Amino acid sequence: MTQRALVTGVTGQVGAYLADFLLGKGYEVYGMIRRSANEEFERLEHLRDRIHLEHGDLLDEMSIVNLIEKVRPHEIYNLAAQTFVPTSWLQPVLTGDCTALGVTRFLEAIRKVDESIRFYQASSSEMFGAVQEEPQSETTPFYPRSPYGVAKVYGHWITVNYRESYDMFACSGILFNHESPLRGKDFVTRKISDAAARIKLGVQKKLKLGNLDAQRDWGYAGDYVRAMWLMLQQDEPDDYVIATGESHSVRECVEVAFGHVDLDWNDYVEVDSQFLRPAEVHRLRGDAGKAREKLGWQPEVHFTELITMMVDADLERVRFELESDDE
Ligand code: G4F
Repeated sequence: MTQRALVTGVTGQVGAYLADFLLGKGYEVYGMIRRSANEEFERLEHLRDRIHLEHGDLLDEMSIVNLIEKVRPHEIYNLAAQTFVPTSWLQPVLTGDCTALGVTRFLEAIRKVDESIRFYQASSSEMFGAVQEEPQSETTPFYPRSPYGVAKVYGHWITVNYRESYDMFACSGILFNHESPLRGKDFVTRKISDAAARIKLGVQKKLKLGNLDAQRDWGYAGDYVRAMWLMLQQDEPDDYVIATGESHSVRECVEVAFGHVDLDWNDYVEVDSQFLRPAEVHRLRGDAGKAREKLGWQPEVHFTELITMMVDADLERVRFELESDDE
């Protein structure tokens, strides 16, 4: 029987990789999208004729119930959220409503329609915030440092709670930062790769960043969607940290990106206080030992390869845009 998957946040970076991955596994893929005057499916262009896009909203429980009744998925991957950490200080209530309560709306809708649906919740390393131990694993206590991190802690625990309360197959993947050429340009790795390409090609002069000392455990989004799927194929639902186990600073990211195009980053990068955060997560490094052991998962792409892959993709895209402008 063909498996059906419903993916929220399908228009985002991870949604695009996951949809592609699930199609490759033979799934019928449904993506939930919000109704919007100008719908943008840039990342899904190559998949548009192979996936089904259906309207639904994390803020509207009836729309979720109706969607699940219509699609009757075997698996739901809840990737949708307000995902940009700085915005969560500007819109803390909206962030909580979709990123935290949106999870409960989904779990309630599953209970109402079909409790056998398997549910994946996109939890985040931002939950560790002011880290309580190093490296961080499934048993490390949370100490979130942003309204986004706080909302994700709620989403994580409500997933655990519904699993324990109602015996639902609900898993939480605690994913450390995951990047790719499809990453949004506000996030630091893509902001850097895009700037390195544009500066190299002479269409940008400077790159303004915030905290260069912040350290993250950056992995490749394409590797991480495989882990999500594996979680839902197990006999028992559980929570897993997904990470590379390596931590690098924003400064190292800049060095690799600019070095790859033979530029000295010191000539182009400026620190601008508008990009500093009210509270920072200084250093994250994950321990994915449980995922390695139980899911047989491990990352294939590591830091330098990831950043250079992103710079190469941006070089190609910017060159193409410049050539198109000339025509
Ligand atoms: O790229 P970032 O904005 O990612 P952040 O805040 O770690 O969160 C991302 O990863 C989480 C874990 O998977 C997700 F849950 C979340 O949704 C999101 O995808 O910032 C990374 C670091 C921060 O410490 C930030 O202060 O880079 C530092 N940084 C320095 N300059 C900057 C900048 N971040 C951004 N976005 N822009 C800058 O100019």
